[in-house]
Amino acid sequence: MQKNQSVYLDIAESIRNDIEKRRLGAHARLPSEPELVRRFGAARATVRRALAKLQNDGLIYSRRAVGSFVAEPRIDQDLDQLFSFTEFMVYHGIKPASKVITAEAQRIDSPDSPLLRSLALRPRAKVWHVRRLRLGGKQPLVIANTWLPAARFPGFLAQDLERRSIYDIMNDAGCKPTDAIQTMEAITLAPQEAKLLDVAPGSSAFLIRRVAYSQGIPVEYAVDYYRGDRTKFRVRLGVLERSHQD
Ligand code: 16G
Repeated sequence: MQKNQSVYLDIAESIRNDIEKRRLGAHARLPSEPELVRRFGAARATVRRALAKLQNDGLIYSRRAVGSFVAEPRIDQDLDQLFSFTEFMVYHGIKPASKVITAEAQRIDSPDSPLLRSLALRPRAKVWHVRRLRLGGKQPLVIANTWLPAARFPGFLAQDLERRSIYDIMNDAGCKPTDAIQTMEAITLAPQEAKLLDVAPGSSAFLIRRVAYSQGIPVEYAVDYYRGDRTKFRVRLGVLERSHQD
């Protein structure tokens, strides 16, 4: 019984392997269901279950009455380096773009606001808030919310925020982030965010919060939604040298 249950996983694994080894490129059409039934000697329901798993994992997408196709590969992001979105895209050879959704000055009243605490600001201090849709190769990838302490970046809103990298603008002000603390959570997207990112409501995403510092001074608070089907994080792990008694 256990063997039968895992047949669909073996089929999914074999197709996944073809995709990862690039034997099937992005948007290539998968063999039809009857072909897969023949190739794997499995029941049609089992093949369908394998395809459903691959679709769920974001490796393929289906077009009704046409077939299944290979999805765009995920973009690897190294977590041991501090990258701006622009640098990260250029590193991968993808053309970055931005659409500004909101750009405004804000005053945060609540002394308990994580934004004020993270940026070490007093209540009612002025911050710049920019909400952008970040695109790579014309495809929406991230909804990015950035807050900066206004006092450190005079005239910030007058910059061309669609064309310029915010980290470049921060660099011009002598406050380019040099390190950051980041948290990541898995979430499902609400209809409004899903629409912006061009995915179905309820699709998965990474919610990333970042506090960036320039030589120890907090200069950015960011809340970003990264599309779950296009993002993969990679981190290098080392063994902790200390003994457990320390
Ligand atoms: C990245 C940062 C974000 C920063 C942005 C600047 C993460 C999780 N977030 O998206 O905090 O505001 O880059 O990008 O990496 P830019 O310089 O291209 O405007």
